[in-house]
Amino acid sequence: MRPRTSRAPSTSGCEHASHPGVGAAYALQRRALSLALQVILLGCGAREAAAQPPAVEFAPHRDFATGFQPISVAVGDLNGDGRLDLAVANVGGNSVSVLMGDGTGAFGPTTDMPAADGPHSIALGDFNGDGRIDMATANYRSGNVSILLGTGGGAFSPATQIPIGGRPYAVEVEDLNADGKLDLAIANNGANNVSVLLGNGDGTFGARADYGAGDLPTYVAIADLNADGKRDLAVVNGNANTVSVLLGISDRDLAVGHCGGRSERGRHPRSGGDGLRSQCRLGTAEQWIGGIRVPGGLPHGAGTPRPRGWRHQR
Ligand SMILES: [Ca+2]
Ligand SMILES: [Ca+2]
Ligand SMILES: [Ca+2]
Ligand SMILES: [Ca+2]
Repeated sequence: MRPRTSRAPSTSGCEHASHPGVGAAYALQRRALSLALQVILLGCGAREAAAQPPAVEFAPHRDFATGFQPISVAVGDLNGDGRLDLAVANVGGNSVSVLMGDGTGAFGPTTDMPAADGPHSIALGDFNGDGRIDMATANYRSGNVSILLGTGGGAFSPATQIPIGGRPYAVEVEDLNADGKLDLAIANNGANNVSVLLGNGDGTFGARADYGAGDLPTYVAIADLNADGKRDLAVVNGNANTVSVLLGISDRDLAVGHCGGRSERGRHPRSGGDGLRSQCRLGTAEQWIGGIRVPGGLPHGAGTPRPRGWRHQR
């Protein structure tokens, strides 16, 4: 007779523990339950962590030399080596400093180049589409904008000047009319307006268009503020405690013009901007490009023919 083995009472209350198959299944169930609980707890922890804003901390500052009285800084890869560099406008030195980055957060030495009188703001962009970063400064004492084109290796061409007037305090770069060419928006502290210069794509810019703002504009920002796909402007007015918002209203098939000595609003079936530009080239006092007014510069001509397909609107 085979001896009977005695079995101790289960302390777990499970009478299947001594059965090999049932015990394995039970162990698997417990493991699955444990894993599920861990997943739930981890999920809760992740949600709690997500609810907390991530901490941010900075190392002590390191200082790098610039020109005299730096007042504005922009960041970009100025020499095309894949490492970010710094461009600084020196309002007291009438110059721009460029400081090449080594990729570790160290910069310099500084290279200074002349801008104009009182560069108060600097912005970067590839104005001529050659893949090299170019620079623009707003010079409040000389009343102009300096353009310095990148020539490779972190070098720049001598500054060319675009007259603006009205103490330009700030310049921003963006493709305002969505033609693939970068344009300039300039806050003019002394003229209570903002100037727009459309880029020609070769490092030059078209005639200036001015739009009124508040009292003593000091800065301009560019964004699509009403999500209609058109760039808008926000200008802060230092003496009015206000910010002026100028919504972009240009459109490929809608433009507002002041051609032939009177205001006209019309729709062109193909391209309002191109149509009006063609129209104004035939001889009017003002031209509109992409819905942006470009005053002066063209001879006034009576009886200016309308572009083909032009229809007046009220
Ligand atoms: Ca670089
Ligand atoms: Ca360029
Ligand atoms: Ca443009
Ligand atoms: Ca908009």
